[in-house]
Parts: sequence; C-alpha cells; structure tokens
Amino acid sequence: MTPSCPRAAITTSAVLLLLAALSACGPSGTPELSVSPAQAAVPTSGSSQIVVAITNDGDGDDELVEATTPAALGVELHVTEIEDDRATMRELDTIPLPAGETTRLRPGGLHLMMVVPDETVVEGGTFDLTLRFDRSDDVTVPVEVVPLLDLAENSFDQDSSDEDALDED
Ligand SMILES: [Cu+2]
Repeated sequence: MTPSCPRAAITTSAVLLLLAALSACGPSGTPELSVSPAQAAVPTSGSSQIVVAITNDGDGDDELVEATTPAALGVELHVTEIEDDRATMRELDTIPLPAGETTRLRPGGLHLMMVVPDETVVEGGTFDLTLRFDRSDDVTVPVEVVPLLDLAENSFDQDSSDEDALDED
C-alpha cells in the first residue's frame, strides 16, 4: 500500500466509476424463457422446418444464438422475406427474444431449418433440439415429426392474425 500517494487513490476510484457507468450500458433486466413443445415437418429435399415458440416472461431481452440436434447435420436460423412478390430466405446470426414477448419460429417468418436430417426424422419419430441463448441457460426440448401440412396448420392455429405466406421449402 502507498497511503502517501493520494493521486493513485483518485485514479482508482475514477476507474471504478467508469466501470460502473459502462456496466449500466450493458443488458438490463433478466430474461425468463420458456420453450413450447416443438414439431418438425417430414423432410423434403434434404431439409425440414421446426416449429417452436419461445416466450420471454422476464424484464430483460435475450437472443437465440444457436440451435443444434444430433438428428441433422445442422440447424440454421432463417427469416423468410417477401421481395418482388417472391419469398426468399436469409440466414441470421441470432434471433432476438424481446422481454415480454413470445417469438414464434414457423414457416413464413423467423424459422429454424434443419439441414440434412438423418433417418430418425420420419413421421411419428422424435428427436432432441437444443437451443442456446446469449444470456439464458441452454434448453433442450423433444421435437415430434409430423406431416408438413399438420406442421403448417399447428403453427398458424396459435395466432390467426398472422397472414404470412407459407414458406415453400
Ligand atoms: Cu429456411
């Protein structure tokens, strides 16, 4: 210790004040996520969409940063956009999960796309899906494999106000 050096003490407290100010600019509140039961479509042409809803009941935002499953080569985060009357898909790095909102991943909007599903992804089968978040702990949910038409119906039953076009994958 060097008590004879008041300048060092001032500098230290200035740094602490600065750190406190910086951390106040970081994420505030605490996300509180719950994940609905999930369904996937029987694969067509080497891919399959997964329908799941993620509800954030907390007072802090979160983000979905990765989805993985042992049942496929990979799971991509996608959004469908309409451009010149044509639906195109874009891959996203993350999907925002704002506080107080339910984010539905389903055909036509934000969605999860399983690439190269394996032989366990057949009608009536189930597999595990693990979701990784920026702030919350990982969540693993079982995914039930259903015919594509059932998947589309189930995903839109929950919110009839959504009139997005079906994704044509
Ligand atoms: Cu897609």
